Amino acid sequence: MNTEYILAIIYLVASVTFVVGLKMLSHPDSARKGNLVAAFGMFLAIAGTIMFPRGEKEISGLIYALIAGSIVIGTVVGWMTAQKVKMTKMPELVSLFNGMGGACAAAISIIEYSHYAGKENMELSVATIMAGLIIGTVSFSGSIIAFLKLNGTMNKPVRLPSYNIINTIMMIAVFVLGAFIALGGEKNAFLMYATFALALIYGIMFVVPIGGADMPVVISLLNSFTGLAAAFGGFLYGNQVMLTGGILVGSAGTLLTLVMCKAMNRPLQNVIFGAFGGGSAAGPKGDSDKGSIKDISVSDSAVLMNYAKKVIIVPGYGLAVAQAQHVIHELENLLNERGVEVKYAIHPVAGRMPGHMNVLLAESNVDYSKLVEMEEINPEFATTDVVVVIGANDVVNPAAKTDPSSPIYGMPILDVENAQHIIVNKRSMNAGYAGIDNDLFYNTKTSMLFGDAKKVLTELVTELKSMN
Ligand code: TAP
Repeated sequence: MNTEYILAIIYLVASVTFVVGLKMLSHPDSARKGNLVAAFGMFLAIAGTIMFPRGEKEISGLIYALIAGSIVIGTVVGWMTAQKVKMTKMPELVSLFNGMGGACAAAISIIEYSHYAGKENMELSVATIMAGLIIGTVSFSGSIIAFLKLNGTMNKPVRLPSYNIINTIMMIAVFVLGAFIALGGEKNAFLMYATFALALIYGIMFVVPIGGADMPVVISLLNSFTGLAAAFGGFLYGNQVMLTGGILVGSAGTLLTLVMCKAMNRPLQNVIFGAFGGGSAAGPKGDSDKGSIKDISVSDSAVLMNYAKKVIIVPGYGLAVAQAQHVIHELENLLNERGVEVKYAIHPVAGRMPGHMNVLLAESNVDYSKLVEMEEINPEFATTDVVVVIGANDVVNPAAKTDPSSPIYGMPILDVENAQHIIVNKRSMNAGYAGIDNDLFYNTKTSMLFGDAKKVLTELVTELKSMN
């Protein structure tokens, strides 16, 4: 059989595995297998591309050695990093990997520009190259800034005066330059590199002002950029699997961006044009007019829960850090045995990545039917005896509803204050991700149960076991 056909079949199979894998990723039950299915598809696509190269040119032994070397280095580094990374550090890793994808797309464009530019009837190809260059580069530099922000190296949003206008002008300038190069027909490496440099700077300027709770939206947006840039590469090469993969990443990233925008109540145009809130966060301490906080002991908490009819658990980032997912499940089982109805309230941006709480609780075999999404659970708080907030902060902050000056104002939150009793477990009065104070802690219905989530929950389980 003609090798073109064999390659087409391989690409078709690989594309199908991407679609199936993505579908499987949408449920925690099948996500792990879905990842493997898509990874197998990617392996097929790479192997097929190497074994059945298109075009007339011979591929030298040196090129094969370089490809093999890159694959080995990439696999070892990727494998080791993924093995070592903590679940709570996943968004950092995602932004770094995403940045590498953007860099690859940009590198392809830089190389291919020299092959296509200045030749007759190549305007469409050069336009594709410039689109891949700009979008890939913005994704690369933006992702690196996102990585530095997430790992705490750049922990303050920096804002130039009128950064909104500057950013918009830069974005327009970079695309106008790209269009000029594509339509101009002349080969002009200087202008191409100038576009590359401008896109690099724009990517940095785009992410630098963003602070606090808006970060996840940006990461997912950058992810969709990388997908789009890869799709342009696929279009340029007529490579179906690269095109399919790029489109899938691009559209999945866009959908996730929209879902998160909705969860955080930020219109997408605000994200794209840089009109971000956040950053002007007030410190968590020093608000003496808020009233006082009330402590509660482990045994009093156990009594409250033991005699409740209905308990809602609100898991947050602190639960993940403390790795308390197994012991919370044990607590849930104990309460169930005593006839207490227990549910988990899942906020769409609880934790540090989309679906973080679902993945975490799935790890300890919590029944999925008990994980209730925010819109569905919010009306239930009014009929709940005890809400137990474990290591969550921003997602239960009433300032989102009441304080227009708050960086999280407008973000839908869990209406925990409607319950009869609220127990909040955290280690101190320190702020959460958005860096802001939380009036919930001063609510007369709230009791603070201080301590590490795993330790406190383990003590609660022991206490409950000792009660009749
Ligand atoms: P946060 O607002 O970050 O609050 C977590 C709280 O957990 C902190 O206040 C901390 O207080 C406490 N904590 C930390 N370690 C703990 C431990 N070992 N035991 C007990 N408590 C511990 O978390 P959240 O409510 O889940 O909100 C998520 C935030 O992250 C939102 O602002 C969201 O926008 C942002 N974000 C989300 C994502 C996605 S997509 N999910 C991605 C990036 C950012 P102490 O220090 O006093 O213990």
